[in-house]
Amino acid sequence: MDTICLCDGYEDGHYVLPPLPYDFGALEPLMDAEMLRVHYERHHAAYVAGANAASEMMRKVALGELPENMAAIAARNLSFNLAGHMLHTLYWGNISPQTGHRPQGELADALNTAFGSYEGFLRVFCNAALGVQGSGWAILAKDAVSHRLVVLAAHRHQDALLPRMRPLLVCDVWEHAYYLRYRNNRAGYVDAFMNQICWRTVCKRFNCKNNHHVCCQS
Ligand code: MN3
Repeated sequence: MDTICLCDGYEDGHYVLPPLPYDFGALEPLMDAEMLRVHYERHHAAYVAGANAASEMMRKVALGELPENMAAIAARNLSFNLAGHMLHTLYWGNISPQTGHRPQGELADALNTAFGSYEGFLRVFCNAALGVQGSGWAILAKDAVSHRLVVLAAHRHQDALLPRMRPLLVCDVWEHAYYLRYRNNRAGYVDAFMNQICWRTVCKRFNCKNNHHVCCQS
């Protein structure tokens, strides 16, 4: 396995932490082993547990085993935790142990069409990431209606669930994603992130022709 698909986050009726396609120490200089471990084993794992707990709560409300006023809590918790789980699964898949890759082929052409150049894309994406107020994500997505590439900024996790948008590249700008090394220097983290993108995975998501809304396997 050399990348992660969203499908890896679900197994035997439960959401699961998908295996990482690299070692904990493999993502230098973007992050060290401790940063990756805390982010993956604590934060991401908490979203997985939260999604399973919310699913179970929803099932019990439906069966009459929990009061109906718990439904709103279950739906709210599932939205937050499941979106967090999916976004982190995409995030690990679009980071590479190698630095300095650039998009190629059809994806590079699509970036040029949408943003004029790779540099134009960087200018938009990085500034969108820096502009997220509080916790959230910068997302390069394919608009399934226009087939154009767009950059979106999402607060929290669940605000990223936009109809008809296929996320290709996601950058976590919650403080937990960078504070251990970069402190309040989000710009330093975003610069390091942009230099360590797995464009091959982003390209697979771009070219995916199957019926999954988002999948890195074509
Ligand atoms: Mn995170």
